[in-house]
Amino acid sequence: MKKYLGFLLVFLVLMTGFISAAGQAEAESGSKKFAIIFKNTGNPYGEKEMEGYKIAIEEAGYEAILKAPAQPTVDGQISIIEELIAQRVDAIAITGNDADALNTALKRAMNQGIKVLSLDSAVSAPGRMVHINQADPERIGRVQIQAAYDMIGGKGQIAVLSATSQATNQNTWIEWMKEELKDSKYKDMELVKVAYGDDLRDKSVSEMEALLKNYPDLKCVIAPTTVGIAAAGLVIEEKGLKGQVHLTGLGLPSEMASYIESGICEWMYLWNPLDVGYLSGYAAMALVDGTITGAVGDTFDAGKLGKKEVIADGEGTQVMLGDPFRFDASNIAEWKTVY
Ligand code: RAM
Repeated sequence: MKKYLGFLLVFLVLMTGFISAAGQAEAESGSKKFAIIFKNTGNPYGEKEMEGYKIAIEEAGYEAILKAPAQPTVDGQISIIEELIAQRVDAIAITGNDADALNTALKRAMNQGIKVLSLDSAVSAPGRMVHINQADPERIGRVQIQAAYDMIGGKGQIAVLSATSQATNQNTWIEWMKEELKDSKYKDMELVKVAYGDDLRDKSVSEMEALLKNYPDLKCVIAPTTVGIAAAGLVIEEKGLKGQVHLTGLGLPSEMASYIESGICEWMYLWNPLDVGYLSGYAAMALVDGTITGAVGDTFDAGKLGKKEVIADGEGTQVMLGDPFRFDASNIAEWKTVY
């Protein structure tokens, strides 16, 4: 009996050592958790953005958690924020489905010590520590009106096919489009409608069909969303309206290559969504390790993107990725396999 008790004792001592070693290993590798929440699932642009974030986080040896609600709603994103708070993640990067409605949940996260940033579609300043902006919103807005002007010779009806009516990024760009239209150069161009396809393919297709039906003289559609522009291209192709209804906006080269090659969309703009996510990953890590607090003038190392600086953005602060890039027949082939 004594012998058995001895074995038992040795066994217990060994087990205790094993368990605490395992615990220590977990604490060491252990890994900080960086979450990202996109607007909704099923959007290839969002998948690229989340992939870029994951690359940055894993490059540093941490864990990335990629989330998105099935529909582009505030409620869906709030449930995910609550889950992530319960999971005690270190940071949450969010592409907001609304400017203000997420802030109560995001403030709750910040009060628990979680670092919060927005990317792509900003939440308002109280709900975040910093925003990661793909490009200057004024340039993004103005350049799309200028493209429509060139495509239709400065004359005729135009419409916008957007994402959701609450999407902060699209709404800001549309405001800048309206500003650009105030220039007397556009006196013969009329913005007849802003339609919302909610970044859902089928809804975007039916909204595009409704635009064509309700405005038979429409000369150009501007879709400042990758989902909307691809849906619009499909409808123009199916209805044989190439050359009659022009198309521009913000598109993924991989989804738009055939429409650019066929001339349905002569040119469009975007930035690299992988890089938007990647930069956000580095900003999140800089917030967590205390290199930055999100204040103007803070700088951090963003991996392959080099050194980045936090600058002012109205009431809040932001980090800017770069300039919108023009895609046309001359360069689409080299980009369509990248994103
Ligand atoms: C859609 C989304 C995203 C936006 C791009 C241009 O994929 O609305 O937020 O940045 O379009």
